[in-house]
Amino acid sequence: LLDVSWYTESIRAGRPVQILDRHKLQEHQAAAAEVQMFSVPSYACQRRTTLENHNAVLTDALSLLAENAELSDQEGRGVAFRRAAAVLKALPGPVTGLTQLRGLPCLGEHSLRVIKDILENGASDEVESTRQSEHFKALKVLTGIFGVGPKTAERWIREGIHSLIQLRESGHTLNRAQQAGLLHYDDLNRPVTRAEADAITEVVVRAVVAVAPGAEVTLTGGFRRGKLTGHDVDFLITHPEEGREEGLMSKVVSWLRSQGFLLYEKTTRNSYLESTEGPARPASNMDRFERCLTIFKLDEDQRPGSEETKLWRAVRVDLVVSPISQFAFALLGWTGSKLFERELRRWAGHEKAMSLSSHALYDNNQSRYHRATSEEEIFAHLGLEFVPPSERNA
Ligand code: DCT
Ligand code: MG
Repeated sequence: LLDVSWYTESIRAGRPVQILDRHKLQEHQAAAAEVQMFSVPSYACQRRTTLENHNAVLTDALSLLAENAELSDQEGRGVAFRRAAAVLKALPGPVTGLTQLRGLPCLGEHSLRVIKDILENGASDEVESTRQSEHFKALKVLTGIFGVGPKTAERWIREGIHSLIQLRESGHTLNRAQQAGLLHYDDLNRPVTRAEADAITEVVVRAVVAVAPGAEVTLTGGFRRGKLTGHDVDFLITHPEEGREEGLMSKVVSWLRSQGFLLYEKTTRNSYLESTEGPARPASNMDRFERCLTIFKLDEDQRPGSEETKLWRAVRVDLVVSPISQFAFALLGWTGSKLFERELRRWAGHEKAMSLSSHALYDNNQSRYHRATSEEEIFAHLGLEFVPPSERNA
């Protein structure tokens, strides 16, 4: 029996109706549905992107091409694919046909071709051949080592090193970070769960309370955006009295080390000085705070039935200390997502002639800094509607 409602609706709407078989009818219904167009603003920071993604098949494919470009020193291409994926993440429903995408921003020719292939054939040859390529697989394995970036990985691949075993046998001298990365490879490539992030938060809070009562700890990164897993756990530490944050990092790290929580740590100094360095640059300023990259040793409950004897796992943890005067900028900058941050900076520069970093917001027209004590104020300075962390998952 045919569903006649579509016919009756069409007749009521005054459209000529041709009686079709079931297959043809479905085609027509799909075509009619395509007329429902989507529309989204150009910048990811103007959109609300929750974790509910109706187009995961498409965004996974575009993200893989983005990742491949980023690992191959093609940043521009990487950003283009990331922007295209982010537009699809923001759509209120699944894309069923290309015409729905007409007029959407950030969908270049290349991304549209990939989307078309997947909609029509269920897969994109380019994506699948990239996924299977020896070069991409080797880049993934080698950059999966903490402390190994794309340049180093590429150099090793040129020497014929494609696997961890080959790397171990190569006799290459690894730096301290890479040694730790190789040693804890499996743990560090296993997603960190929300429960594990909570357990680490408890430890970090204990450390901060022990060495600097009154200081404040905030969970940032993906977990602040509501993600259920992450590749690491990110924290921002500050003190409500300006200046009292100085020296805090080394005390926190010493406490953690003395209690046996650290498998690896490396602190980088805060070199940021407004007066001597001039306006905040829009480019990545991520390393200008006092920041400590660590690998935590986290006690683990033995999984029932598991034969493993190891009672702990390694987890990547990032600690950042910010003076209270910069805290709102640091919080906004460290909450992410990476694309959301990039788009905020692009919006600031291109639309408002301002430079945003995780330290400050400089107004190039007024030649002055805008102060802010909350994320809401920064969005307001930028002329943007406030987007809460759970909707920054671009
Ligand atoms: N960040 C950024 N630009 C970078 C690196 C980081 O803006 N080049 C910001 C945005 C997110 C935050 O720092 C933490 O970085 P990650 O931990 O890499 O990102 P995440 O969103 O927390 O992802 P994951 O859940 O995988 O840890
Ligand atoms: Mg993170």
